[in-house]
Amino acid sequence: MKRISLTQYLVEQQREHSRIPPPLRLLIEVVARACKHIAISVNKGALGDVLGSADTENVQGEVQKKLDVIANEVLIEANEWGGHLAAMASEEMDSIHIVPNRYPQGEYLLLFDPLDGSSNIDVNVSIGTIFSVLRKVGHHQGISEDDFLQPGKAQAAAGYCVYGPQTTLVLTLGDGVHMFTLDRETGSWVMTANHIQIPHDTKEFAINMSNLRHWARPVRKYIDECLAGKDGPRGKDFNMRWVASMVADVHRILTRGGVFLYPWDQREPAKPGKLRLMYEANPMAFLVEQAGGLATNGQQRIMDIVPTKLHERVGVVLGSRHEVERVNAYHAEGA
Ligand code: AHM
Ligand code: MG
Repeated sequence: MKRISLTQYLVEQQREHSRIPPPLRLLIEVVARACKHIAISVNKGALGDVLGSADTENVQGEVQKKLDVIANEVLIEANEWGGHLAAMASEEMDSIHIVPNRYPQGEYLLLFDPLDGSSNIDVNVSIGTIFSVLRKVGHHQGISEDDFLQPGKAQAAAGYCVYGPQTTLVLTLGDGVHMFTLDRETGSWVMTANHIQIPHDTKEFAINMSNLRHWARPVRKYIDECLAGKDGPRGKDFNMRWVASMVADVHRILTRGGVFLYPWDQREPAKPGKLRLMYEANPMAFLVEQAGGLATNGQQRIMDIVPTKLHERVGVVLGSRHEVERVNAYHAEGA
């Protein structure tokens, strides 16, 4: 594979394929630069006094870590002045952040989970940044939360950056999924995998087993069958992985296949799941579908769901196509 930089890739997409207009190219470059900045803080850890709690709560009632707050600020500061955005929304902010009047307003909307996998920050396990890009629809003046409430299939771009043994940016503009590894010596993002495809079959599943007693019947049946291994109905042994950072679990699935479930469960029946639709599930669903996999809530394609609020939650089943189809089938038959 020809080693090209993220900038070269984006320029080619803009110039040769007219796939992206210049403001979207700028947006992706700015997000990638912000991720480099976040990676530096993550790497410093205790030396940078960035570990531990910020002693504040976000809108979801979760205690924020210092790095949640730092990453959120980095993304806002990097993105608000370039003229490419109308507004931003984040897991860490109650309401949307409109680009201040002193800067030009663009037509894009950026949503992010600035630091996903917060419980792993202090224990030095992979974490990440997830982002989703929408376009403001219509020509009305002003901007409100309603402008963000578009289904995932309207995304213009999506991706994540995983801060692990390597720092890797994974991106889709709707033309496949491409990975860029940060070369720390040159400071540039270098394409290290392109047009990634998730194998349709797998022997690896990812779920938080401690929630077993809360799951719905179709999910229990699916996992029971995986656990039964060679002697069970599936006729093969399965392995299990759970990093508790969605970015790291999805990264593994994009790299070698697998299925990831954070399903609806009965702990809080009114909440459709733990993960958030607009800045966690949708961008991951876009990437997974672009890589030939599937992403549903067990019943419905995630990217078809029309959100009713910014911080809406959703059950998530994504990854290798044949496994997701099986989980969907168990839901359809009310197993
Ligand atoms: P966060 O955005 O507050 O970090 O929460 C999302 C994370 C996901 O990355 C991960 O899949 C999940 O929460 C893990 O949850 P649990 O601790 O219940 O296993
Ligand atoms: Mg998250």
